[in-house]
Amino acid sequence: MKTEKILQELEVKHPGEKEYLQAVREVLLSIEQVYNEHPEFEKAKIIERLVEPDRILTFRVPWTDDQGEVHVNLGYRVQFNNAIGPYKGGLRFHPSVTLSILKFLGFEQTFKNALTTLPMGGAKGGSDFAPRGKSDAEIMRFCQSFMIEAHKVLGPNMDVPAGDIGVGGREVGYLFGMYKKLTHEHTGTLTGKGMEFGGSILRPEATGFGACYFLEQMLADAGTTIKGKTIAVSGFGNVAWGAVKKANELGAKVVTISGPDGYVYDPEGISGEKNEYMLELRASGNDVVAPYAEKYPSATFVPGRKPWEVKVDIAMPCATQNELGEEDAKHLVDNGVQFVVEVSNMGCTAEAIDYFIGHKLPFAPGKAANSGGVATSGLEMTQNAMHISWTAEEVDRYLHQIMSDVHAQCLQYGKDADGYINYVRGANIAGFMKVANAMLAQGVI
Ligand code: 2IT
Repeated sequence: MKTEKILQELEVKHPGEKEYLQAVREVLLSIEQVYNEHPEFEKAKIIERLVEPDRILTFRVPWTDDQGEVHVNLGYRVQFNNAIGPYKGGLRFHPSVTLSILKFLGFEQTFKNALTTLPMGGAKGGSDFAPRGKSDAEIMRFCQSFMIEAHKVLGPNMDVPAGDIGVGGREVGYLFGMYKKLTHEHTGTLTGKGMEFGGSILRPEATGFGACYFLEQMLADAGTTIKGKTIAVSGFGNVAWGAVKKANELGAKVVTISGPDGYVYDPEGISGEKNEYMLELRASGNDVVAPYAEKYPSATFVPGRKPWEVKVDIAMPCATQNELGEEDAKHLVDNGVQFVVEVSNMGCTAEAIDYFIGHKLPFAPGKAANSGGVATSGLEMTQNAMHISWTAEEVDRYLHQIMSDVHAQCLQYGKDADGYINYVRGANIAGFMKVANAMLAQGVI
């Protein structure tokens, strides 16, 4: 494979799409060697076909605010690849959303979904809509307007969206309501639904829980356990909440969370009621964590900074892409961090990842560590298709099994001669091989 040539051509075709090009570069560098061992991939131009989404729907999302003023946002659905199953992936509502970001997310989703062992293709969508400070009625009107366009390309066997940043249970409910009205059907076309109308138990917790189960496997492989370890978490959304909850249950101590305004350091540990307060902070719609330190005197708020300067055993970025850079990686390593679990999608920059791997630190990439979220969406699809609901124990058992399978796949392709596990290479190759073989079997389409 001529990786640099392919990347250069992509840059010419898609100038300025830096997150997308970053995600593609990471995968291509990881798979180069196995790709070259399979001339049939090259012959079928698997890479050239895989890096371009199957199709992209872009649309205008007009909506009216509570004062009667009209606003226009951009809406997207990027259907990346359906070689192994219907398109599947979340919707992100955030002012930073661009086509480049949704393409990177859809590309990553394709490999992540392959790792889950479930039959799901990759997609992503969303809008540059800013939920911050919006009323419930405004959110509802926005979601309805979004779905009036998006529903045309969705369906239980076609494309099944879910939440991501800015899209939680409330938004999925409004989106589902409009989908149902427009299509006259009640099917599992969105996941992350409320429990009363087809949602899966544990879906809200699943991304964070799955990341902790993956971490447990990494620790076991390194001959240690999570008990008594200190953890720095970033973010304070649904994913951070689930990770903090499970980390506590398993006997670790989480000492930080963060928001766009800075981070909170709580040396006594963030657990129980304090973790639930995180959800209240999120629901307030203000996107700040500072009030945590006003409410809990054991905590300090550090404005304008990231939690990676705190001395901990484990770092778990749970906020957003490129939230942990090379300087942060150096801080963490200097302070003796032992494991890094990227829970956000592409949470670490390429330089930060190189630094961790260069220092032989076990580093789990997002597409492996956070795959429990979409995997549980897959379990929601299964329950919907069977018209049944499983218990929390059943879903948790599947989630455990899936995270352990994802870990095993990373080991299969990521173990170096000296025993170091390169989880990035392992996850990328395992995900790629499955999608590439499916594409090969299906011919040039
Ligand atoms: O990044 C992700 O895997 C998600 N936002 C969840 C996607 C899903 O379909 O549950």
